[in-house]
Amino acid sequence: MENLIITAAICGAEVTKQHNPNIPYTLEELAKEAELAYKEGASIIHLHVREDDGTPTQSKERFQEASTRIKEICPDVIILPSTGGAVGMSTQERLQSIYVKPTPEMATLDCGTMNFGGDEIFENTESMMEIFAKEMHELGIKPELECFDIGMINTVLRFKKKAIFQTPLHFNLVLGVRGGIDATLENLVYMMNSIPKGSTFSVTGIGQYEFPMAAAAIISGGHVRVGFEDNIYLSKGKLAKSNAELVRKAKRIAGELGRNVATPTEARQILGLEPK
Ligand code: KMH
Ligand code: ZN
Repeated sequence: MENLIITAAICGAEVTKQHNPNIPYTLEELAKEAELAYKEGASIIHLHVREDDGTPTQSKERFQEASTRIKEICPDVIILPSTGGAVGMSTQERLQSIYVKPTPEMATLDCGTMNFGGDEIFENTESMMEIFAKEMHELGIKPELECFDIGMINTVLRFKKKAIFQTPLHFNLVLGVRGGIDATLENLVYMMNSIPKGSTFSVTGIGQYEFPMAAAAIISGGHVRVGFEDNIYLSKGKLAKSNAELVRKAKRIAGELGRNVATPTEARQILGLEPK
């Protein structure tokens, strides 16, 4: 099996310091969290940015500052910015994260609209997805196809037929999101069996499901995503002090199950990215 790519999703757009005081907001906090996660073994940093007060933003300038700082400290890390942003942001607003320099190697592309509770809709129409896919293709950015449910994989397969997505595809199979597919082993196997042969995939379990889903991914030849964006606990009732703690736990589980952690260079080979 290929070595394990660990992605650290270091802050996301929803969790706050009230949930866990260690959630990074400022550029200094973000850079520190990225550095510690990278040194622990994460070869990809999935990046959202916040204003200093924690407000989520897709500001190009903020993404530029954060990316520049992270690259200064971890020159070979893969930065994977979010185009998901936060609920209610426009397509153009969400796209700002990919216009930083150097152009990101990867970025998220969310593959369907979701109910996030109440009147909250995380909007990803097919037209929006086509805009994201076209922009990323033109910039040479490899999309990480975020699928929270099986229907989103079906949309990707339809888009692949229309050659909107270039193969080999890379997926992030996300289980346990409110309104998405439940985080069970059966559902993960169903999703893994539904993606095209030759695809690579990472697995994200939300909250308490982060490490059970990570363990399943590790033994299935997939890759894992951990981090505060999706889970703030190191174990039941114990808040994680840093993203690095979550990366360390994923690395330990992988080691016990016989998988070594990929370096950023190996991650680029596995994902078909240009060597750096
Ligand atoms: N928070 C994840 C469940 C994105 O950033 O584009 C979804 C995510 C999507 O990470
Ligand atoms: Zn995200």
